[in-house]
Amino acid sequence: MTIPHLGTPVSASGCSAGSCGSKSAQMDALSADTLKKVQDHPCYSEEAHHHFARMHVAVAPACNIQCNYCNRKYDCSNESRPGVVSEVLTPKQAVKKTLAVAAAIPQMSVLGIAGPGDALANPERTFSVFRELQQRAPDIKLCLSTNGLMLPEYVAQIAAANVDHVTITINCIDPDVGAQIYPWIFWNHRRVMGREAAEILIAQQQKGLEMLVARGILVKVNSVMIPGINDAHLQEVSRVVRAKGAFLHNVMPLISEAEHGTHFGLTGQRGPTPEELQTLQDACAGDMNMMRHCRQCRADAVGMLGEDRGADFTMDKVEAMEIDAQFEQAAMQRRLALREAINAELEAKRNARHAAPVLQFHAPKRGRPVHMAVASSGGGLINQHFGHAKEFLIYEASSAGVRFLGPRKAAQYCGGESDCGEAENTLARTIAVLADCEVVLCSRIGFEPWGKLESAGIMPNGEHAMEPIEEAVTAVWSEMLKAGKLDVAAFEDQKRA
Ligand code: CLF
Ligand code: SF4
Repeated sequence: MTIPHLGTPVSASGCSAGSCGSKSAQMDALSADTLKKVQDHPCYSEEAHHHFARMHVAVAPACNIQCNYCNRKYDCSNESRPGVVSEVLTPKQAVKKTLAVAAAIPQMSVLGIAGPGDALANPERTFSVFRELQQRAPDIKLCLSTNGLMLPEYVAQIAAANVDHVTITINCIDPDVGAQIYPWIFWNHRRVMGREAAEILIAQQQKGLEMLVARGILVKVNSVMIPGINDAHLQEVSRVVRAKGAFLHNVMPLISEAEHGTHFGLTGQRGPTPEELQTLQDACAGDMNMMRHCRQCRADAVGMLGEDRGADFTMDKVEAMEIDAQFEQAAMQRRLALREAINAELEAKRNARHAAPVLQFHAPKRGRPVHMAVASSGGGLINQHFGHAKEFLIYEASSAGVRFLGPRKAAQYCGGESDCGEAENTLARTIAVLADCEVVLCSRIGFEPWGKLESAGIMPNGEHAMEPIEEAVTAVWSEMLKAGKLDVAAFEDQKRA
């Protein structure tokens, strides 16, 4: 661990061990082989998610289990959010769309199959896309997400297709918990119900995990946090999957709006609050690398995490494009050149951290933690106007360092869904979403929202426009510390009270 500056928080490496996925300090600790696999995968590396894009192709309509948080009308909510139906593509269409997107967005480094049903309940369609892309765009990493029921059967095929990232949704390892989440599975040509169904599913998931790890395939485990059902159990899940070699654990909040028509939505099962989610993620982090930057994307998501460029690549637009071998080659060369440049820059930063002098290690300054919201459109920079942000990245700065807590959705204040009459309500909602933050960092902000945020106790700050996020968060925290605003004793008294 390096301490970059005198008396300031440890920047990236300040994340407590295992607290933030493959963040910089963990990137430093990875083997060369693993680093190569994750350095440009936006889900497996928090650092990469600022720089690289992924896309999903919705080629897998069928599913072989029923989850109580799923309504078949919508996408698989194991890996994507319910509420929007994806356009199901044929494998041929999916390949053409991938090549078109990867030519237009050179940051595109990963193609995932994540629904709208289960990738392995549709094996012919899934593997036919992978096979063809391996031939025509071998630089693109292949990724799949599954509920795990059929996983052991397909591990050999997954390895043969050069898929080196697999996500398994594991919500429990106890069939009594599972029976409250899965009413049935389809197994050996019959429907199996209740506890027996959960028992089979859990056994298949665990076996699949072990088989993937044995082949050196990186496994991410997704878990949906369902308060009162599996929230107290997920720490044990985290411990077990880590012991079996899973690389990353992504605990996602249950989405259960009644209008989605899911069992949980209709029976009033609530999702966790952001505080409950963070507490569980922190509790699991002692045992496991945690992913905190998941956006619960759609099964047809396109672009950087947090942005949706799907509308730019509808099938009618894609079908109209001429794509030949020369076009594919030129696009791949552009991607490779960009990837090399980004990775060289990130590596230089990692090396600079290693080389930085270790100063005042024995007497770090103490200050209470501060939550800050950041408006960023990518690149790891503070580069977005407050009014254009559809989400804010929440960071916590303290004497232990800077750590990323996760993204929070907000409605766009200017030129978005709201018209001028609605802008005030939009701003009020954003202020409520950021209630625990004391600072909002953005590239610019208007007079009106500035005043409202300040009155709500959230200080807008545009002084760090275009700076790297963690450096800016560190600088602001240090300024607050210097100004005597971060008294630890008062904070601890307040917590006790
Ligand atoms: Fe897609 Fe999933 Fe692969 Fe990523 S998404 S199949 S691992 S390429 Fe990523 Fe989206 Fe979260 Fe999934 S942010 S929902 S974790
Ligand atoms: Fe729905 Fe996905 Fe569960 Fe299948 S695995 S029931 S598609 S959430």
